Amino acid sequence: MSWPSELAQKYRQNGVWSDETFDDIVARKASDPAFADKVAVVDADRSLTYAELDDRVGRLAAGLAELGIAPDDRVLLQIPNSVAYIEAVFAVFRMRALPVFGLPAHRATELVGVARSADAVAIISPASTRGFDYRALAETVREQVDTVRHLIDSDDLEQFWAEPRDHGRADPEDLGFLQLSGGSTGVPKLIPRTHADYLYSVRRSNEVCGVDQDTVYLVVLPAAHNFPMSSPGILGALHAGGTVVLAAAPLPSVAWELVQRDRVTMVGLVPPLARIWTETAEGGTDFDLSSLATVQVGGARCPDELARRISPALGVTLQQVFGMAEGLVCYTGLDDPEDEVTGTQGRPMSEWDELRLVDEDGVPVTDGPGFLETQGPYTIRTYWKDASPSSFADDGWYRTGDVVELTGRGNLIVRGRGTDRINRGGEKVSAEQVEEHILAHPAVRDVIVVASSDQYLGERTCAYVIPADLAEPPTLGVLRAFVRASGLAEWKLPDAIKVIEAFPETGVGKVSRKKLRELLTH
Ligand code: OOB
Repeated sequence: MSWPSELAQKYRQNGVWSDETFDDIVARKASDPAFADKVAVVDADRSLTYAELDDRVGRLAAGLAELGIAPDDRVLLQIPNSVAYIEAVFAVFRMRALPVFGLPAHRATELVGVARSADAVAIISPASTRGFDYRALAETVREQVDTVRHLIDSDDLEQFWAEPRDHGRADPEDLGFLQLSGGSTGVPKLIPRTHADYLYSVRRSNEVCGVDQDTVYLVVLPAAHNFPMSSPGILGALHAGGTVVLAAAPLPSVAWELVQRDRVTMVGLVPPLARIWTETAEGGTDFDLSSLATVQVGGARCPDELARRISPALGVTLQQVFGMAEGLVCYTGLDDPEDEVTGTQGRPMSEWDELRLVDEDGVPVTDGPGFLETQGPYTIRTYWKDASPSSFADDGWYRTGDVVELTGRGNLIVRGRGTDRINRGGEKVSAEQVEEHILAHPAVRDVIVVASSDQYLGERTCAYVIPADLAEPPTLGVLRAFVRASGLAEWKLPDAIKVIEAFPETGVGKVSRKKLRELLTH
């Protein structure tokens, strides 16, 4: 299901949805003499101007088409932050296939699941090993998913080049790519985004965040995440004719080298990284960070105490970002009063965003906190292949699952979540998925995974385990090794275990996750 026709009509008539496509972002700048020779993307090793990027994108797009990849086919990307990532994404856009945004941290469980639900025909990932054999993982996916025909080496894209040609123009209201959800279920749900809906969010983000051609945006989070991709992120900076700098690692020792070298003006961080950056700067640094004007923090709740320290420590304007790959993104304003910037998660970026708060039964509540539901010109109304229909209300609004409060000025304060999704410093963990993997261990009779609070990560995971034999419970090390070997991303391995004889129950005899969470604080 897509937007009801009256809403779509309204978005079109008001110029919210335009005729722009993802391919236009690079193509238009490359054909504009004011931008063609400007640096578009740079990593530790190389840089490309808009004209160079456009040329390489054209060659790779033609090569992908020659392999037999067709418009609307899905191409799964798993590429570390690098110039090659940008080349690959835009090449897939140009030949009108749909990128599917895998993360470098994904392992067989996630990648097979994603490739299968997307019916991916190709995987683009590095063939060389850097601490991890991505090619072996891609081979595993190809063995298990029939549709996958091509493995493309992101370290050597040139071998796939062909003479550039015209691939036709995408319909802006058609799908442009599939994003991955943080997800409260096992395999990530796929999020279908159109050119028109997503590019509206990019243009609007640029306005709210003051992005222009002088912006130098540093990507330290995995580039495929929605936050660094479009809030305003990579797409925002390129759309404005600015420069995107990609860091291979997010720590000050690596990232600040690039801030200094490329005169970075803006960066997006998750709270644990913001804390490391802040504490490192408070301790004093020789790096020249004076170009840095805006630090955005989002993906998980930024503690107020940390939020107050960021600006003074780094000499920047703080912007909080509360968003979701499904759509809605909220920002604090660059000129907002300090208590709003440090104490709220911002307000919806668009006048077309509609919000409501409801209780557990879906009944509207006037003064929060309540569960946030939303609809708008860049918020999806269904997952790919209609997965998880209960994530949408009967009238199509998206149920975020987040518990929020609204301030008098319309800002949101995020209070928590209703579901069993754990937010581990911005990376989302489905309790259910981790439980399933731990349960497969013979020494485990039953397991429940809950969030425990953590000073650095905000939340981390604790597995309550009922052992098969109480006299010989499994250790944390054993279970982590077991889950890792079963092919799950590293951030999902349990951080702690607690051995328990029986789970506490709710009044109606169900396991009480709430009581288990409470046990951790006593
Ligand atoms: C971003 O996107 P996702 O899809 O990885 O995760 C969305 C969820 C939200 O529903 C919320 O539970 C949590 O992440 N979240 C926050 C938050 N930002 C995201 N919770 C509290 N405070 C915040 N500032 O995480 C995402 C997408 C676009 C921009 C920024 C973040």
